Amino acid sequence: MDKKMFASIANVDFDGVLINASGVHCQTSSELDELLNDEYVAAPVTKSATLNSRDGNPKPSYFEFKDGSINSMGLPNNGFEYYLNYVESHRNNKPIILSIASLSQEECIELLHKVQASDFNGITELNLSCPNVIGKPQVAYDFEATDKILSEVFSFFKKPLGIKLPPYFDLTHFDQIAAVLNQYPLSHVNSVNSIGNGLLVDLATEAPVIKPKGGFGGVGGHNILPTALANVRAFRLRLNQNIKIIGTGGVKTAEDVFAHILCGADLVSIGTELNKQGISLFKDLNEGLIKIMHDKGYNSVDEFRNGLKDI
Ligand code: RRO
Repeated sequence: MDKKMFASIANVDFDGVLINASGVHCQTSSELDELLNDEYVAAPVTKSATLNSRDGNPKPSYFEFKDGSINSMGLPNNGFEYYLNYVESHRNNKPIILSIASLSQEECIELLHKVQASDFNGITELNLSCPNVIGKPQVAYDFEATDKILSEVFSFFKKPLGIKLPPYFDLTHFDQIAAVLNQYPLSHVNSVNSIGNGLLVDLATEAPVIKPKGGFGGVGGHNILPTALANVRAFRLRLNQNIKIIGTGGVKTAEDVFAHILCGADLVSIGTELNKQGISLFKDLNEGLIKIMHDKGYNSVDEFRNGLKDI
């Protein structure tokens, strides 16, 4: 990889700035292998894992539309041990981010105890924002609950840990959640998860396009770029500088990657568009970003990262 493209989170160095969004192309070891072996992927992120494997919600649970997607996958995953084994047995290649989710605070604590006791010393990411588990809230919309979990977690967890956040839409909410997060030695925040509980209808059938939860699901894709950039920017302006940012949401083109980095992202992840185009997208985005940098006279991502100017 070109030395112009790099990032570092919690003393882990990334060769490149592009990663997959958790959930896309990362449920099986063969999918993860493909990401691991692609020189344009800075780090594979695993599908968020729960203690036990899950089939996920009834299908259809995913639908793509122009410049967007709606999903209610429902956390399908092969179980925590599967992903822990994967990251432990692929330690010499490039960084891998281990994503975990849970159905309760007890499960979350149990999983993180297992990570703490394991040989894995890379970055773990706690998903506090899945919108699609039936009957469960998106924890990170509850600031007190988030504080309580992080307080318990950091009483014993000593390895690099970041969290995946939902999008926020109110400046006072950014202030409040940032104040909670700044109390803890988080490696990073990953912002944003899909915009929860959207609804898309099929005019022909007069029904929702996805089945679970009456058609309500997380909206992703290029349509959500302004929300994603606002969240990256709002957090970069509020979080301690040692809490890095993974910008997720809305990335379709190299211009979108550039915009995320300009707003303060250290790494940029791609979900819907990766699902649409496949992993050749990483090469295209990387080359596109190099061209933008060349045209603008930047030699390295550090020269414009978090460099959003006044209008
Ligand atoms: O599996 C899902 O339904 C899912 C998860 Br865990 C998530 O974090 N975000 C999303 O849009 N879908």
